[in-house]
Amino acid sequence: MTLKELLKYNEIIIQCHDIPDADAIGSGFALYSFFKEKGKQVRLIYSGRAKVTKSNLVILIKELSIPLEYVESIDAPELLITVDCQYGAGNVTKFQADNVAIIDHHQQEVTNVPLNEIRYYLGSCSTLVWLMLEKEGFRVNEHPDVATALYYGLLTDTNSFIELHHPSDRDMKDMLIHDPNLVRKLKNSNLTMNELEIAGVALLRSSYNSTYRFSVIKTQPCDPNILGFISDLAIQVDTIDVCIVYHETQTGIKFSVRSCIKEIMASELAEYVSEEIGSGGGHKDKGGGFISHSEFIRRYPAINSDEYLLTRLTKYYESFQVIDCEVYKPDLSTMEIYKKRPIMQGYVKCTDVIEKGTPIIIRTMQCDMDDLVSDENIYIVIGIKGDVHPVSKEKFLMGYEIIDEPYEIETEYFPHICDKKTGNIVDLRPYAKKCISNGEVNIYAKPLTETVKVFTLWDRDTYMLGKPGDYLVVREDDEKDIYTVNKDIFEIMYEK
Ligand SMILES: [Mn+2]
Repeated sequence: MTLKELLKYNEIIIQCHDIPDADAIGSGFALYSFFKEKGKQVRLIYSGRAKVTKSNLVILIKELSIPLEYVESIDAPELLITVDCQYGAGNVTKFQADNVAIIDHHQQEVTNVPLNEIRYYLGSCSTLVWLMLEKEGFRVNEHPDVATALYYGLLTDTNSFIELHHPSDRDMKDMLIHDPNLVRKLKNSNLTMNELEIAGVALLRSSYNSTYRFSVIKTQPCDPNILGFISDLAIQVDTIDVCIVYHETQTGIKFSVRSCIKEIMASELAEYVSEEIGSGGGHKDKGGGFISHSEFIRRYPAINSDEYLLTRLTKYYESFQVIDCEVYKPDLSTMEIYKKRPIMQGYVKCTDVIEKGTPIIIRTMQCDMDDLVSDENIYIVIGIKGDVHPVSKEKFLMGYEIIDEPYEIETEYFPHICDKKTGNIVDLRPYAKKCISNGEVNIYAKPLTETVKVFTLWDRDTYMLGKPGDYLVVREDDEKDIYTVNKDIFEIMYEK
């Protein structure tokens, strides 16, 4: 659904979920501003048992003059849009309307509303609204209050940007010109005395697994930031290597993950915990996510959230093997020899996109590659899934044949380059040209039967994850050069 499709309605009410948070208010306000500019008759409302009292939200509404109204009833409007929630779900009061639309970033639980835009993989509803507005040519940065509200919505929904799930979340964070003074003020009015007490009570009742040195802590429903606050504290305990702090609401389980050992990345554990029932992500040390209540009940009808997390964590520890290239001796007799097929890939010469000497981030669906500086010696090879490998000019010219045609692939997110100095973000799509690997190098490979974490020669701190079905690969000319290749990519790229 696009916002343009909604412009045929004139009388529009935008509704946040009950007990609205900054994300619901921010994304609602942005939509309000858009429809107002289009000359619509528009209101921004919420309902439910309680009015907004949290001080950061009260300040947000006042400072940005957000016209949010508390209502107990409304006259059925021509169009009702629920933001950061789904019409008919348990966390939003149901009002009658001639037409209904949903804009949300939670797992889909309502299926009878055809006008909907639900992208569960985004870290905030603010990100979704930002993408939709930019698509309509509404330049958010020309509306400073809207930019600040969206920025703060993403900030609070992702634990101060720690639990960013998706490259579009990162794009929005980098692009929005927000008011830093207001954001600082809001950050420091974030907790109530009651929430401080919730944190204290939660810490008294933690579960601890001494075999695997992890801890699981449940809190009362509270602001998601409390979860980050508690887990940051718990991970400092000498006997805790990994911790999960969570709470349960009507819509699901919100959780934070922390890890202080290199064998477990918090982001990967967050994905594992929410696999098929929600979404999760983050960074090496800190991550988090959300599990949908309805998906959880459907898949795990017989257990409660605490049992689920404890058994899921134990299962996680038992599920993987660590391979350190420095010491691992691959059993080549169990592997077969493959060679690379001449497959079409894409490439971009770094300095064609961004001036030499600029510090950059390469952003892909999989990760942000930091610590790079634009240089004419860097070629960015773009794989068939939008994955990226920076290589030196010398290696590139040796291993690939160049074809002077645009490189186009179907992918949810085409790689971008971010200029770290200006915050500018450049889509690589218009720059990408075709190239074909000549495939001179042979490898040994075998499909994995269990999850492995490989510490490769070129990265001693961050592991490469290989899942059952993926391939473990050893270069024929260097037995220490071990890595994993995703199943789908392997089958396309290699042949016996
Ligand atoms: Mn949200």
